[in-house]
Amino acid sequence: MNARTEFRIGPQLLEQFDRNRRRMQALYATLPDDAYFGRPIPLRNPLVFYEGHVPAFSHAQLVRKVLGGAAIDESLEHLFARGIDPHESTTGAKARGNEADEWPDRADVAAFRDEADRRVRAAIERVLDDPDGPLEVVHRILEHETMHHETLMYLWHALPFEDKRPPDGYAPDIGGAPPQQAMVEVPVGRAQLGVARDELPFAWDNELPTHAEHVPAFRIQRHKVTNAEYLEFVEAGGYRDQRWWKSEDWAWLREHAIEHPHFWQRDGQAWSWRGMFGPVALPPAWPVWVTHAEASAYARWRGMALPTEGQYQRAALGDPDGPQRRFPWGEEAPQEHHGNFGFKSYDPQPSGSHPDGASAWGVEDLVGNGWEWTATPFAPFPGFVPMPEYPEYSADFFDGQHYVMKGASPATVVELLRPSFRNWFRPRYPYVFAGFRCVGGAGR
Ligand code: AVJ
Ligand code: FE
Repeated sequence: MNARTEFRIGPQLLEQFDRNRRRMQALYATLPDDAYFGRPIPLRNPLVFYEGHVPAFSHAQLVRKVLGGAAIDESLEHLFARGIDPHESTTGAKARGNEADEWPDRADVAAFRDEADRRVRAAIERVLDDPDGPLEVVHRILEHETMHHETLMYLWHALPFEDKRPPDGYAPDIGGAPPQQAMVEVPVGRAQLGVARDELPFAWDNELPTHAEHVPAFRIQRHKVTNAEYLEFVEAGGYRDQRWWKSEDWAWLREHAIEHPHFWQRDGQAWSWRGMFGPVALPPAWPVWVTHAEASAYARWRGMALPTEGQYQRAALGDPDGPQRRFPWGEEAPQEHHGNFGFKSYDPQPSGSHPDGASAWGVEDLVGNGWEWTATPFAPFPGFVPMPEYPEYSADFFDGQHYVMKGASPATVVELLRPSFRNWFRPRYPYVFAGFRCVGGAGR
Protein backbone atom coordinates (compact mmCIF):
# COMPACT_ATOMS: atom_id res chain seq x y z
CA MET A 1 0.00 0.00 0.00
CA ASN A 2 1.58 3.29 -1.00
CA ALA A 3 1.10 6.61 0.71
CA ARG A 4 -1.57 7.66 -1.75
CA THR A 5 -3.89 4.72 -1.17
CA GLU A 6 -3.26 4.90 2.54
CA PHE A 7 -4.56 8.45 2.62
CA ARG A 8 -7.51 7.65 0.38
CA ILE A 9 -9.03 5.35 2.96
CA GLY A 10 -11.59 6.89 5.24
CA PRO A 11 -12.81 10.42 5.62
CA GLN A 12 -9.86 11.77 7.64
CA LEU A 13 -9.36 14.73 5.36
CA LEU A 14 -12.98 15.78 5.59
CA GLU A 15 -12.83 15.36 9.35
CA GLN A 16 -9.70 17.48 9.45
CA PHE A 17 -11.46 20.15 7.41
CA ASP A 18 -14.44 20.19 9.78
CA ARG A 19 -12.22 20.19 12.86
CA ASN A 20 -10.14 23.06 11.48
CA ARG A 21 -13.19 25.16 10.66
CA ARG A 22 -14.70 24.48 14.07
CA ARG A 23 -11.49 25.45 15.88
CA MET A 24 -11.20 28.74 14.04
CA GLN A 25 -14.87 29.67 14.37
CA ALA A 26 -14.87 28.83 18.07
CA LEU A 27 -11.93 31.16 18.50
CA TYR A 28 -13.58 34.02 16.62
CA ALA A 29 -16.91 33.48 18.38
CA THR A 30 -15.37 34.71 21.63
CA LEU A 31 -14.18 37.98 20.11
CA PRO A 32 -15.95 41.30 20.82
CA ASP A 33 -16.68 43.43 17.73
CA ASP A 34 -14.10 46.12 18.33
CA ALA A 35 -11.40 43.51 18.77
CA TYR A 36 -12.63 41.81 15.56
CA PHE A 37 -11.79 44.95 13.60
CA GLY A 38 -8.64 45.68 15.58
CA ARG A 39 -5.04 45.02 14.70
CA PRO A 40 -3.36 43.37 17.72
CA ILE A 41 -0.01 43.26 15.89
CA PRO A 42 0.44 46.59 14.13
CA LEU A 43 2.26 45.14 11.10
CA ARG A 44 -0.21 42.33 10.48
CA ASN A 45 -3.73 42.62 9.13
CA PRO A 46 -6.66 43.12 11.53
CA LEU A 47 -8.35 39.94 12.80
CA VAL A 48 -11.27 40.35 10.37
CA PHE A 49 -8.85 39.66 7.51
CA TYR A 50 -7.93 36.15 8.68
CA GLU A 51 -11.54 35.10 9.11
CA GLY A 52 -11.99 35.84 5.40
CA HIS A 53 -8.54 34.78 4.24
CA VAL A 54 -8.63 31.10 5.22
CA PRO A 55 -11.90 30.26 3.43
CA ALA A 56 -10.96 32.54 0.50
CA PHE A 57 -7.63 30.78 0.04
CA SER A 58 -9.21 27.31 0.19
CA HIS A 59 -11.88 28.35 -2.27
CA ALA A 60 -9.38 29.98 -4.63
CA GLN A 61 -7.00 27.02 -4.62
CA LEU A 62 -9.40 24.10 -4.73
CA VAL A 63 -12.71 25.28 -6.13
CA ARG A 64 -11.61 27.93 -8.59
CA LYS A 65 -8.08 27.09 -9.72
CA VAL A 66 -8.21 23.31 -9.73
CA LEU A 67 -11.86 22.48 -10.31
CA GLY A 68 -12.70 25.55 -12.39
CA GLY A 69 -15.60 26.60 -10.17
CA ALA A 70 -17.38 29.96 -10.12
CA ALA A 71 -16.65 32.99 -7.98
CA ILE A 72 -18.66 33.77 -4.86
CA ASP A 73 -17.80 37.47 -4.73
CA GLU A 74 -14.81 38.68 -6.74
CA SER A 75 -14.16 41.70 -4.61
CA LEU A 76 -14.20 39.80 -1.28
CA GLU A 77 -12.08 37.06 -2.81
CA HIS A 78 -9.54 39.66 -3.86
CA LEU A 79 -9.63 41.45 -0.50
CA PHE A 80 -8.93 38.23 1.39
CA ALA A 81 -6.46 36.72 -1.06
CA ARG A 82 -3.13 37.15 0.62
CA GLY A 83 -1.68 37.95 4.02
CA ILE A 84 1.91 37.31 4.94
CA ASP A 85 4.23 38.99 7.39
CA PRO A 86 4.93 42.51 6.20
CA HIS A 87 8.41 43.89 6.56
CA GLU A 88 9.22 45.12 10.05
CA SER A 89 10.20 48.51 8.68
CA THR A 90 6.95 48.99 6.77
CA THR A 91 5.94 52.52 7.53
CA GLY A 92 2.46 53.91 7.80
CA ALA A 93 1.18 50.66 9.28
CA LYS A 94 -1.75 51.33 11.54
CA ALA A 95 -1.32 51.07 15.23
CA ARG A 96 -3.91 49.31 17.36
CA GLY A 97 -7.25 50.78 16.53
CA ASN A 98 -10.57 50.00 15.09
CA GLU A 99 -10.91 49.67 11.35
CA ALA A 100 -14.57 48.75 11.12
CA ASP A 101 -15.17 51.44 8.46
CA GLU A 102 -12.57 50.00 6.13
CA TRP A 103 -13.70 46.38 6.15
CA PRO A 104 -16.92 44.56 5.25
CA ASP A 105 -19.50 44.05 8.01
CA ARG A 106 -18.82 41.13 10.30
CA ALA A 107 -22.06 39.45 9.14
CA ASP A 108 -21.00 39.78 5.49
CA VAL A 109 -17.65 38.19 6.23
CA ALA A 110 -19.45 35.36 8.06
CA ALA A 111 -21.80 34.85 5.08
CA PHE A 112 -18.85 34.73 2.67
CA ARG A 113 -17.03 32.32 4.99
CA ASP A 114 -20.03 29.99 5.23
CA GLU A 115 -20.59 29.94 1.47
CA ALA A 116 -16.90 29.30 0.76
CA ASP A 117 -16.84 26.55 3.41
CA ARG A 118 -19.90 24.90 1.86
CA ARG A 119 -18.35 24.90 -1.63
CA VAL A 120 -14.93 23.79 -0.41
CA ARG A 121 -16.42 20.96 1.62
CA ALA A 122 -18.41 19.72 -1.38
CA ALA A 123 -15.26 19.97 -3.51
CA ILE A 124 -13.27 17.92 -0.98
CA GLU A 125 -15.96 15.22 -1.10
CA ARG A 126 -15.75 15.21 -4.88
CA VAL A 127 -11.97 14.89 -4.82
CA LEU A 128 -12.12 12.04 -2.30
CA ASP A 129 -14.65 10.17 -4.47
CA ASP A 130 -12.45 10.44 -7.56
CA PRO A 131 -9.54 7.97 -7.58
CA ASP A 132 -7.52 10.47 -9.66
CA GLY A 133 -8.69 13.56 -7.78
CA PRO A 134 -6.12 16.23 -6.86
CA LEU A 135 -5.58 15.16 -3.26
CA GLU A 136 -2.49 17.35 -2.89
CA VAL A 137 -4.63 20.45 -3.14
CA VAL A 138 -6.78 19.23 -0.28
CA HIS A 139 -3.69 18.71 1.85
CA ARG A 140 -2.42 22.12 0.83
CA ILE A 141 -5.53 23.99 1.92
CA LEU A 142 -5.79 22.01 5.16
CA GLU A 143 -2.17 22.74 6.07
CA HIS A 144 -2.52 26.37 5.05
CA GLU A 145 -5.44 26.72 7.44
CA THR A 146 -3.65 25.05 10.34
CA MET A 147 -0.61 27.29 9.88
CA HIS A 148 -2.97 30.23 10.17
CA HIS A 149 -4.40 28.76 13.38
CA GLU A 150 -0.92 29.13 14.77
CA THR A 151 -0.27 32.63 13.41
CA LEU A 152 -3.72 33.56 14.77
CA MET A 153 -2.55 32.48 18.21
CA TYR A 154 0.30 34.97 17.87
CA LEU A 155 -2.29 37.68 17.24
CA TRP A 156 -4.46 36.37 20.07
CA HIS A 157 -1.51 36.55 22.40
CA ALA A 158 -1.21 40.26 21.57
CA LEU A 159 -4.89 40.98 22.33
CA PRO A 160 -5.64 42.83 25.57
CA PHE A 161 -6.46 40.32 28.32
CA GLU A 162 -9.97 41.73 28.69
CA ASP A 163 -10.79 40.71 25.10
CA LYS A 164 -10.26 36.99 25.70
CA ARG A 165 -11.33 34.35 28.18
CA PRO A 166 -9.46 31.13 29.00
CA PRO A 167 -11.35 27.92 28.25
CA ASP A 168 -12.93 26.34 31.35
CA GLY A 169 -10.33 24.77 33.56
CA TYR A 170 -7.30 26.12 31.70
CA ALA A 171 -4.35 27.17 33.84
CA PRO A 172 -0.73 27.45 32.71
CA ASP A 173 1.65 24.75 33.99
CA ILE A 174 4.24 26.85 35.82
CA GLY A 175 6.56 24.13 37.12
CA GLY A 176 9.38 24.58 39.60
CA ALA A 177 13.14 24.87 39.28
CA PRO A 178 14.55 24.37 35.79
CA PRO A 179 16.12 21.01 34.93
CA GLN A 180 19.91 20.83 34.90
CA GLN A 181 21.16 22.03 31.50
CA ALA A 182 23.73 19.73 29.87
CA MET A 183 25.65 19.35 26.63
CA VAL A 184 24.84 16.17 24.72
CA GLU A 185 27.31 14.68 22.25
CA VAL A 186 25.94 13.86 18.80
CA PRO A 187 28.39 11.75 16.79
CA VAL A 188 29.32 12.39 13.16
CA GLY A 189 26.66 11.20 10.73
CA ARG A 190 24.35 12.10 7.90
CA ALA A 191 21.17 14.10 8.24
CA GLN A 192 18.36 13.68 5.75
CA LEU A 193 16.98 17.05 4.78
CA GLY A 194 13.77 17.35 2.83
CA VAL A 195 11.72 14.49 1.49
CA ALA A 196 11.21 12.66 -1.81
CA ARG A 197 8.01 13.60 -3.59
CA ASP A 198 6.61 10.05 -3.55
CA GLU A 199 7.37 9.43 0.12
CA LEU A 200 4.48 11.48 1.46
CA PRO A 201 0.94 12.29 0.30
CA PHE A 202 1.88 15.97 0.56
CA ALA A 203 4.86 18.22 1.18
CA TRP A 204 5.39 21.92 0.52
CA ASP A 205 7.77 22.88 -2.28
CA ASN A 206 10.49 24.01 0.17
CA GLU A 207 10.68 20.44 1.60
CA LEU A 208 11.50 18.95 -1.83
CA PRO A 209 13.57 17.17 -2.96
CA THR A 210 15.58 15.24 -0.40
CA HIS A 211 19.34 15.26 0.12
CA ALA A 212 21.78 14.02 2.75
CA GLU A 213 24.06 16.35 4.64
CA HIS A 214 27.28 15.25 6.31
CA VAL A 215 27.19 16.56 9.88
CA PRO A 216 30.44 16.42 11.89
CA ALA A 217 30.20 15.49 15.58
CA PHE A 218 28.88 18.34 17.73
CA ARG A 219 27.50 19.06 21.21
CA ILE A 220 24.02 20.43 21.78
CA GLN A 221 22.06 21.51 24.83
CA ARG A 222 19.73 18.87 26.25
CA HIS A 223 17.03 21.45 26.99
CA LYS A 224 15.92 24.60 25.27
CA VAL A 225 17.35 27.68 26.93
CA THR A 226 15.06 28.44 29.88
CA ASN A 227 13.88 31.77 31.26
CA ALA A 228 16.24 31.21 34.23
CA GLU A 229 19.26 30.84 31.94
CA TYR A 230 18.25 33.73 29.73
CA LEU A 231 17.72 35.95 32.77
CA GLU A 232 21.44 35.63 33.48
CA PHE A 233 22.12 37.23 30.09
CA VAL A 234 19.62 40.03 30.73
CA GLU A 235 21.00 40.68 34.22
CA ALA A 236 24.58 40.61 32.94
CA GLY A 237 23.66 43.58 30.76
CA GLY A 238 23.46 41.57 27.55
CA TYR A 239 20.97 44.00 25.99
CA ARG A 240 23.35 46.90 26.59
CA ASP A 241 26.50 45.32 25.18
CA GLN A 242 26.93 45.69 21.45
CA ARG A 243 29.52 42.89 21.32
CA TRP A 244 26.86 40.16 21.27
CA TRP A 245 24.67 41.64 18.55
CA LYS A 246 24.89 41.84 14.76
CA SER A 247 24.77 45.45 13.64
CA GLU A 248 21.20 45.29 12.29
CA ASP A 249 20.05 43.58 15.50
CA TRP A 250 21.79 46.19 17.64
CA ALA A 251 20.11 48.92 15.61
CA TRP A 252 16.75 47.22 16.21
CA LEU A 253 17.34 47.10 19.99
CA ARG A 254 18.22 50.81 20.08
CA GLU A 255 15.42 51.91 17.76
CA HIS A 256 12.73 50.19 19.84
CA ALA A 257 14.46 50.51 23.24
CA ILE A 258 14.29 46.73 23.69
CA GLU A 259 15.71 45.50 26.99
CA HIS A 260 14.18 42.05 27.36
CA PRO A 261 12.17 39.42 25.46
CA HIS A 262 8.78 40.44 24.07
CA PHE A 263 7.06 37.77 26.22
CA TRP A 264 8.49 39.26 29.42
CA GLN A 265 7.48 42.32 31.35
CA ARG A 266 9.06 43.96 34.35
CA ASP A 267 6.80 44.62 37.35
CA GLY A 268 8.90 46.75 39.67
CA GLN A 269 11.78 44.50 40.69
CA ALA A 270 10.12 41.30 39.47
CA TRP A 271 9.80 39.76 36.03
CA SER A 272 6.59 38.34 34.60
CA TRP A 273 5.76 36.29 31.53
CA ARG A 274 2.91 37.67 29.47
CA GLY A 275 0.83 34.51 29.19
CA MET A 276 -2.05 34.00 26.79
CA PHE A 277 -4.67 34.89 29.38
CA GLY A 278 -2.70 36.91 31.91
CA PRO A 279 0.73 37.58 33.36
CA VAL A 280 2.47 35.00 35.55
CA ALA A 281 5.61 35.40 37.67
CA LEU A 282 8.42 34.43 35.29
CA PRO A 283 8.45 30.60 35.26
CA PRO A 284 12.14 29.70 35.53
CA ALA A 285 11.74 26.32 33.84
CA TRP A 286 9.82 27.51 30.78
CA PRO A 287 11.81 27.82 27.59
CA VAL A 288 12.40 31.47 26.79
CA TRP A 289 10.66 32.60 23.59
CA VAL A 290 12.72 35.16 21.71
CA THR A 291 13.62 36.45 18.28
CA HIS A 292 16.43 34.98 16.20
CA ALA A 293 18.40 38.14 16.97
CA GLU A 294 18.11 37.59 20.74
CA ALA A 295 18.82 33.85 20.45
CA SER A 296 21.97 34.58 18.44
CA ALA A 297 23.16 37.21 20.92
CA TYR A 298 22.66 34.86 23.87
CA ALA A 299 24.53 32.05 22.11
CA ARG A 300 27.43 34.36 21.33
CA TRP A 301 27.53 35.55 24.96
CA ARG A 302 27.80 31.91 26.12
CA GLY A 303 30.53 31.22 23.55
CA MET A 304 28.19 28.99 21.62
CA ALA A 305 26.08 29.16 18.44
CA LEU A 306 22.63 28.26 17.13
CA PRO A 307 22.42 24.84 15.47
CA THR A 308 22.26 24.66 11.72
CA GLU A 309 19.22 22.99 10.18
CA GLY A 310 21.38 19.88 9.57
CA GLN A 311 22.49 19.80 13.21
CA TYR A 312 18.91 20.15 14.41
CA GLN A 313 17.90 17.28 12.15
CA ARG A 314 20.76 15.09 13.45
CA ALA A 315 20.02 15.93 17.11
CA ALA A 316 16.29 15.34 16.66
CA LEU A 317 16.09 12.41 14.30
CA GLY A 318 19.52 10.75 14.10
CA ASP A 319 19.62 7.17 15.33
CA PRO A 320 22.86 5.30 16.15
CA ASP A 321 21.18 2.01 15.23
CA GLY A 322 19.37 2.75 12.01
CA PRO A 323 18.05 5.23 9.50
CA GLN A 324 16.76 8.63 10.47
CA ARG A 325 13.71 8.49 12.72
CA ARG A 326 10.31 9.91 11.93
CA PHE A 327 10.04 11.66 15.30
CA PRO A 328 12.67 12.19 18.00
CA TRP A 329 11.07 9.41 20.08
CA GLY A 330 10.82 6.99 17.14
CA GLU A 331 8.06 5.94 14.76
CA GLU A 332 5.09 6.13 17.13
CA ALA A 333 2.43 8.69 16.20
CA PRO A 334 2.68 11.88 18.29
CA GLN A 335 0.87 11.65 21.63
CA GLU A 336 0.35 14.17 24.39
CA HIS A 337 3.16 12.73 26.50
CA HIS A 338 5.70 13.35 23.71
CA GLY A 339 5.56 17.12 23.83
CA ASN A 340 3.69 20.40 24.04
CA PHE A 341 2.05 20.66 20.60
CA GLY A 342 -1.39 20.20 19.05
CA PHE A 343 -3.06 22.91 21.18
CA LYS A 344 -2.23 21.02 24.36
CA SER A 345 -1.53 24.37 26.05
CA TYR A 346 -1.80 28.08 25.32
CA ASP A 347 1.56 28.73 26.95
CA PRO A 348 4.91 26.97 27.28
CA GLN A 349 5.33 24.12 29.76
CA PRO A 350 8.36 23.50 32.00
CA SER A 351 11.45 22.13 30.29
CA GLY A 352 11.96 18.54 31.29
CA SER A 353 8.21 17.77 31.20
CA HIS A 354 8.44 15.43 28.20
CA PRO A 355 11.24 12.90 28.73
CA ASP A 356 9.21 10.44 26.60
CA GLY A 357 9.78 12.73 23.63
CA ALA A 358 13.59 12.67 23.92
CA SER A 359 15.67 11.88 20.84
CA ALA A 360 18.04 8.92 20.50
CA TRP A 361 20.77 11.05 22.11
CA GLY A 362 18.57 12.17 24.99
CA VAL A 363 17.88 15.68 23.73
CA GLU A 364 14.46 16.80 24.98
CA ASP A 365 11.56 18.88 23.67
CA LEU A 366 12.84 19.06 20.10
CA VAL A 367 9.27 18.83 18.84
CA GLY A 368 6.94 21.07 20.82
CA ASN A 369 7.07 23.78 23.51
CA GLY A 370 8.17 26.39 20.97
CA TRP A 371 9.78 26.27 17.53
CA GLU A 372 13.56 26.24 17.52
CA TRP A 373 15.54 28.87 15.67
CA THR A 374 18.37 27.60 13.49
CA ALA A 375 21.39 29.43 12.13
CA THR A 376 20.27 28.50 8.60
CA PRO A 377 18.78 31.17 6.35
CA PHE A 378 15.61 29.95 4.63
CA ALA A 379 16.72 28.92 1.14
CA PRO A 380 15.70 26.35 -1.47
CA PHE A 381 17.12 22.82 -1.39
CA PRO A 382 19.09 21.84 -4.51
CA GLY A 383 16.54 20.92 -7.17
CA PHE A 384 13.80 23.18 -5.76
CA VAL A 385 10.83 23.79 -8.04
CA PRO A 386 8.11 26.25 -6.98
CA MET A 387 4.62 24.79 -6.63
CA PRO A 388 2.89 25.64 -9.92
CA GLU A 389 -0.46 26.63 -8.38
CA TYR A 390 1.11 28.63 -5.56
CA PRO A 391 4.61 29.61 -6.65
CA GLU A 392 5.03 32.44 -4.15
CA TYR A 393 4.46 30.27 -1.06
CA SER A 394 8.17 29.77 -0.34
CA ALA A 395 10.03 31.50 -3.15
CA ASP A 396 9.02 34.99 -2.00
CA PHE A 397 10.97 34.38 1.22
CA PHE A 398 14.27 33.14 -0.23
CA ASP A 399 15.76 36.56 0.38
CA GLY A 400 18.30 35.97 3.15
CA GLN A 401 15.95 37.84 5.49
CA HIS A 402 14.30 34.76 7.00
CA TYR A 403 15.66 31.89 9.11
CA VAL A 404 14.53 28.28 9.29
CA MET A 405 12.66 27.22 12.41
CA LYS A 406 12.17 23.53 13.21
CA GLY A 407 10.09 21.58 15.70
CA ALA A 408 6.71 22.85 16.86
CA SER A 409 4.95 25.14 19.29
CA PRO A 410 1.90 24.47 21.49
CA ALA A 411 -0.18 25.90 18.61
CA THR A 412 1.20 23.58 15.90
CA VAL A 413 -1.11 20.74 14.80
CA VAL A 414 0.24 17.18 14.68
CA GLU A 415 -0.16 17.05 10.89
CA LEU A 416 2.79 19.47 10.63
CA LEU A 417 5.15 17.44 12.81
CA ARG A 418 6.75 15.54 9.89
CA PRO A 419 10.57 15.55 9.73
CA SER A 420 10.78 17.63 6.56
CA PHE A 421 8.45 20.46 7.59
CA ARG A 422 10.22 23.82 7.63
CA ASN A 423 8.94 27.04 9.12
CA TRP A 424 10.56 30.45 8.72
CA PHE A 425 10.32 34.00 10.03
CA ARG A 426 12.27 37.24 10.01
CA PRO A 427 15.04 37.42 12.62
CA ARG A 428 13.49 40.33 14.53
CA TYR A 429 9.79 39.39 14.36
CA PRO A 430 9.02 39.16 18.08
CA TYR A 431 5.61 37.46 18.12
CA VAL A 432 6.55 33.92 17.14
CA PHE A 433 6.27 31.09 19.67
CA ALA A 434 9.93 30.20 19.22
CA GLY A 435 12.86 29.47 21.47
CA PHE A 436 16.26 27.93 20.88
CA ARG A 437 19.10 25.82 22.18
CA CYS A 438 22.83 26.21 21.60
CA VAL A 439 25.54 24.03 20.11
CA GLY A 440 29.28 23.71 20.54
CA GLY A 441 31.58 25.73 22.66
CA ALA A 442 33.08 24.89 25.98
CA GLY A 443 30.06 26.37 27.79
CA ARG A 444 27.34 24.48 29.62
C1 AVJ B 1 5.08 29.36 6.85
C2 AVJ B 1 4.05 30.26 8.80
C3 AVJ B 1 5.82 31.47 7.68
O1 AVJ B 1 2.17 32.56 8.01
O2 AVJ B 1 3.76 33.64 7.04
C4 AVJ B 1 0.20 31.28 5.45
C5 AVJ B 1 2.47 30.40 6.23
N1 AVJ B 1 1.82 31.47 4.04
N2 AVJ B 1 -0.28 31.86 4.35
C6 AVJ B 1 3.14 32.60 7.26
C7 AVJ B 1 1.52 31.05 5.27
C8 AVJ B 1 0.70 32.00 3.48
C9 AVJ B 1 3.64 31.30 6.59
N3 AVJ B 1 4.63 30.61 7.48
FE1 FE C 1 -2.28 32.53 4.12
